[in-house]
Amino acid sequence: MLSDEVRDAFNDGRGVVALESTIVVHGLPAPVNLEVARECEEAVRAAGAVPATIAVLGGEIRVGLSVEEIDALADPSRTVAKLSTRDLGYAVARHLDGATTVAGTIAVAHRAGIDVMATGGLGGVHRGASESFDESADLTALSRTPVLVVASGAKSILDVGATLERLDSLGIPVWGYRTTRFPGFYLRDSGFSLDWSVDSPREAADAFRAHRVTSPTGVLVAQPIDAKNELDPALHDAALASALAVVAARGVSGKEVTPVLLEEFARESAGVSVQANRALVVANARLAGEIARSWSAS
Ligand code: PSU
Ligand code: MN
Repeated sequence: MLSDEVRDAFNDGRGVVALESTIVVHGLPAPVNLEVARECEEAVRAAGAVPATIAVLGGEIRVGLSVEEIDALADPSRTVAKLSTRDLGYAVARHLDGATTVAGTIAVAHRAGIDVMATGGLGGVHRGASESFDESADLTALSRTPVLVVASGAKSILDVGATLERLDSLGIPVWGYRTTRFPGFYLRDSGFSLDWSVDSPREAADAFRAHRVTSPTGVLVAQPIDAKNELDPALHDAALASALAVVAARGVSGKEVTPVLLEEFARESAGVSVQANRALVVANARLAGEIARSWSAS
């Protein structure tokens, strides 16, 4: 299950960062998806840690992929399933290829002994969830898996207020990175505030260590997108409204909702959202690398 590089990292006591593969396969268009997968791995390395991109290949759970394997996953002509935690066993038994969501990734990472992961935006409560009950399994997975996830808040296609309430109910801490404003994914500020912040990778690692003494949950470290890459709020709101309308008109449901919303958002914003997504996930990979380094050093 572990690549040689990840096994060596464990043996040498180096920091390891889990990276998800759903964002590569279902969250970003080709060819940017492959570039982002590589840039995230490079960012983790530049921070002094080792990347472990997680996926299921031919039914084998893999922690750490080769360049060729990442290339193959990112190839849009391949059929690759979207795997949340509940899908992992079936994918293994049926020898499927699959990309793991945050939920699927932290389930695998934790069993492999990895404590830190990075993604773009956490899944959460969808708009209209009081009718549809559509709430990402990322939240329940994080409530029972002690992994620190670095993300730019929850995706702004979601009901962010409801997502924060569920994070509270589920006992999952949210620490802003150098901010007490909850990041809004493509925007720096979602409009919601946070109780707590951490100001350095060391503070994040120390707080996570202390958290694990009293709680079985993971934590969300929420880093805002940098000012240079954030979307113009007017463009954001217009693209979001159009994307939501398309999803409603097409009657999209289940695991398709998030990929279709992101794709429509990209179309409506003429690709600006893709560049923002790229910038924020690479920055999150870098910060996760710094936190993993601090985590393994102490
Ligand atoms: N962050 C991104 N883009 C993505 C995702 C996260 O910037 O595509 C993916 C992650 O894999 C996350 C998933 O777990 O979206 C959420 O999907 P759902 O809402 O179906 O749980
Ligand atoms: Mn869903």
